[in-house]
Amino acid sequence: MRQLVLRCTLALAAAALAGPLAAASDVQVQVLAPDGGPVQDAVVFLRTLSGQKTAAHTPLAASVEQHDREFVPYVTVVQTGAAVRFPNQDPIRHHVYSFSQPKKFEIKLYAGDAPDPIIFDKPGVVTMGCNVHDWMLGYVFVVDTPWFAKTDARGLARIDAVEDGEYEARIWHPRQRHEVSVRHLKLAGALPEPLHFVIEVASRKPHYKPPLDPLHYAK
Ligand SMILES: [Cu+2]
Repeated sequence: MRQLVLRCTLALAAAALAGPLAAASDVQVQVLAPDGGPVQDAVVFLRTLSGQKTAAHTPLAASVEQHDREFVPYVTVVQTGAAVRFPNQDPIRHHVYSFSQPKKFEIKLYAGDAPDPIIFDKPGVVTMGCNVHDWMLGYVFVVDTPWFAKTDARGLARIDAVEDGEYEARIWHPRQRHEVSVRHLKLAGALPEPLHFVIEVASRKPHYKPPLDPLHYAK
């Protein structure tokens, strides 16, 4: 009997050391325009208000390609400290730059892979352009939280494995007409339905792009 009690006590002690299993669920988000249409490329992110943590890991690296003289993807979201590469997939050179406060940088005329990744170490919006092709426009949105996602063509996004707790939920879009107010989110298991946001976004202006003539450019 004494041995059984001891065994039970040890088992309980081991469970206590392992810590309680925190419930985590995916947070689904839907972002719509006032007319009900889906909004693509909206960044959605959560900040904890009750001290939830994720397992420590280095921020995920990302890649912004230049493809047919556009930034692909148009919007990239990364956590602070992430390394972002800018591979050039075109048969011509690009000259990528940003004057934005969170990250000023310049990758001078290059073809193929850019020499080094750029580290985005401060949160905020980084707007990128190209010195050669003035219509090229892309964004890196840097968040100081591990919980973030970007909406797809259906206006849907999913933030994986969010522990139960209290959060503030925010969204951002490069062509938003106004800021969307912060939402308070109390998570206790999966949400019964996606978290909804409505945002008014200007339409993307079409731009003239001359035909690609590789012979016109020196590589
Ligand atoms: Cu370019």
